[in-house]
Amino acid sequence: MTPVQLVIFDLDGTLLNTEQLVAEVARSVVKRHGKTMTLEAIKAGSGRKPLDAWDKVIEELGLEGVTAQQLYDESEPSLRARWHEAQLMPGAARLLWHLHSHHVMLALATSTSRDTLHRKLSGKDTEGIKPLFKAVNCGDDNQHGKPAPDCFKATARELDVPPAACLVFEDAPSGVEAATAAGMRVIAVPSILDKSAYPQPDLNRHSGCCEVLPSLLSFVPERYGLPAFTDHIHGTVPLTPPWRLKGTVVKGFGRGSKELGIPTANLDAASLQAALSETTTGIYCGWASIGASSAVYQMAMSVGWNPFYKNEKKTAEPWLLHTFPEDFYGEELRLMVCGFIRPEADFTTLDALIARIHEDANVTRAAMQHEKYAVMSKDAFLLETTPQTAS
Ligand code: ADP
Ligand code: RBF
Ligand code: MG
Repeated sequence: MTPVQLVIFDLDGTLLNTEQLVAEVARSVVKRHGKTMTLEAIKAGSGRKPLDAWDKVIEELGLEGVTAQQLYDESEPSLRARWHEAQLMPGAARLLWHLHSHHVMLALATSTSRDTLHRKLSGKDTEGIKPLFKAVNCGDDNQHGKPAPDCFKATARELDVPPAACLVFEDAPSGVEAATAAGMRVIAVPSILDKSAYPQPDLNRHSGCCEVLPSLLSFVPERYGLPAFTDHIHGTVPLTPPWRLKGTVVKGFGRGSKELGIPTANLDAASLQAALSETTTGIYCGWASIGASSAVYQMAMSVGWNPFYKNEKKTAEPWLLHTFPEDFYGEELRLMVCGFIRPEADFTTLDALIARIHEDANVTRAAMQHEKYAVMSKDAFLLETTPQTAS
């Protein structure tokens, strides 16, 4: 296999989480037309081109007397004004800085126009990654967009690297197709939950899809002859910054305690939607506090679709590693998510799932003692109860 000399990144959905911002703007546009955005409508539109997405939203919400083009035109100014708010995807900064510090060449190949790109990379956290790219290829640089290979080919040519020595990160099926057509190896980090939209991965390929990863946090550079990460804490990947999540404890599927002997406190859907992107799934460790109490507990949390149960709804459910005298439904739950343990997995037996969750708890107990995680238990976020407002 040719050693990797250049790593090329797609932007939206791969390095940058623009999805939440788009959903927020869409929500306010829909509201002006007298409708309330639903999770179903957001889902129906996600991963599509803007006009197609608006068509789906119109259909899903039964919006009348307005076209997709009109809604798009209404959303455009707000998006322009807010692109700088877009956050980096989980593990993006870590990966970029790691490769950069080991002198691996980095480039960006995005369908976004140069003007919009600068807006998207002008945020507090995103500005810093700009100088890391030796080449930046934008939508307006090529005649044919993805799935045509033009943007990837041009980037490799500009930096004088043969396609076989390039590794591409892409979230969209059309981007995976483009990189494959350019003769490059590509890692898919899907933004579309339908796995069948991506080619069957094979690590031994000289070009095409080598892996489909749940997030950049699961990337193992050694598999491509790149330098290994050295920041693991008891096998977990520290999240920098940690995620601060807050919500109300609601009823879950009612099987945690009963079927697994492992109670998990489910967070309400609205808080989840606001805090986590569609692609943020996995098993994490961190700290938790409840209601008016300032006591802080270790927690192992599952975020995602529970492949074992094939859930229709995404959940975030922490198991607090403490025995409580009673339930705490309806209470505020504050979570400080510090480390990534592993991706969600499917299991052939219930016992295997249970054993794995207990292993996650053991990893959590060991990792949370590490100085880097221990200090986070004193974070003000965990100690401050949100004042109740009369409704
Ligand atoms: P559900 O399906 O409704 O989430 P579970 O069987 O998973 O039900 O139990 C979760 C509930 O149990 C939580 O909402 C909380 O009120 C309570 N609970 C008690 N001890 C714990 C614990 N250690 N971790 C999480 N939740 C707990
Ligand atoms: N469910 C899965 O389907 N796959 C997993 O890999 C998985 N890992 C978990 C890890 C932890 C630490 C916890 C607390 C739960 C996990 N679950 C997983 C979720 C489990 O299926 C869920 O808690 C029950 O379905 C109860 O809702
Ligand atoms: Mg539960």
